[in-house]
Parts: sequence; structure tokens; C-alpha cells
Amino acid sequence: MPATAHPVIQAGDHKAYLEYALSQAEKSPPKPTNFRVGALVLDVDTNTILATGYTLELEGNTHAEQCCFLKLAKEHDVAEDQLGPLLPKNSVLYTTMEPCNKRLSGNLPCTERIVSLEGAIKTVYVGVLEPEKFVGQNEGRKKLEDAGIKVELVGGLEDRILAVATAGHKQTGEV
Ligand code: HJL
Ligand code: ZN
Repeated sequence: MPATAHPVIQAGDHKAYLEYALSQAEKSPPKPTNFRVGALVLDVDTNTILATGYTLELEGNTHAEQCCFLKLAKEHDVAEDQLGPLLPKNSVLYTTMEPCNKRLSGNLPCTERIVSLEGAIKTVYVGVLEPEKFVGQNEGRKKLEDAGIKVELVGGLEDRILAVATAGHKQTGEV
């Protein structure tokens, strides 16, 4: 099976798409300083997965959503901030965790990356909001909605998503 072969998922089956994003998150190396997140970009009109990504997949301190965009930018041979007009008009992003709005490292937050795609991403389907561990309350959801991008929470996978996301963190009681 080529590396880009994705499972066939029925259009509109948000939970199944999120579950596939979660399978990406499971590939992320556990680390105490961030969450293990998985994401994918889908062209809704053709029900085609355009890219997948997971935390630290690409070189550097990369987030799952960022990896999706970097991979697509590379495919189109442009810089990430030039990607928007090249994406299908009805693209959506699935991510196991709400996109970040602030990063302790100071890197560009994923909400800003999504907004700079100039409307190509119409909806962001999210498995869990970001726990208040690193940056307090994450304003990612609000920032996206203010920019006219819909954010929909998809229920049912929260426990599994958080277990994967925090696998590299000290568990309660550990010193
Ligand atoms: C999302 C990710 C990821 C996070 N959130 N949506 N996707 N790692 O791939 C959010 C968390 C930041 C910390 C540390 N995590 O990652 O707030 O070092 O990981 O820039 O703020 O910041 P850096
Ligand atoms: Zn991020």
C-alpha cells in the first residue's frame, strides 16, 4: 500500500474521520511539553483526504495541523502562506485537539495558519478543546469563529484522544 493510501470513509462521517486523525496522533512521539495531536485536511466536494499530519511529524517543533499545511505547501511547491488559493474551496480540517492560539515556544499558532489560508478551510472539526495545561484557556476556537470559520466539536472520542495526547506527560501522583 503506498504511503498516501487512506481508508475510504463515508462523506459526513465526522467521527470516522476524527478516528483516522487519532490514528495519526498515535504515531507522534510522547513528550512532556506538548500534546500528541493528529489532523487531516479533507476536500469535501470530492471526499478526498488531501493531507494528514501529527505532532512532531516534520522536522522541528511541528504541530499536527501545521504538518498538514507544510506537506500540502510542499506538494504545490509554494510557501505555507501561499497555499490558500491553491486549496479546494470546500476544504475542512479535522483535528483531535482544538487548534492552538498561543504556543509556549513562541512559534506561529495554528489558528493563524488556518486564518491565513484565506477561507479555504470552511470548518474545523475538533475532538477535544485544549486542556488548560500549557497556555491557560485556549482562545483558538473563538479566534477561528471570529474569522468566519466554523468550529464543530465532534463527540465520542474524548477519552481516547486525551489519553493519546497526554501519554508523554507525568501522570497524576508521579513525581
Ligand atoms: C494542537 C498540536 C499540539 C498542540 N495543540 N492543536 N496540535 N502539539 O500538534 C498545544 C500546546 C503547545 C504548547 C507548547 N499543543 O508546541 O499548547 O512547543 O504544544 O510550540 O503551548 O508549545 P510548542
Ligand atoms: Zn498548533
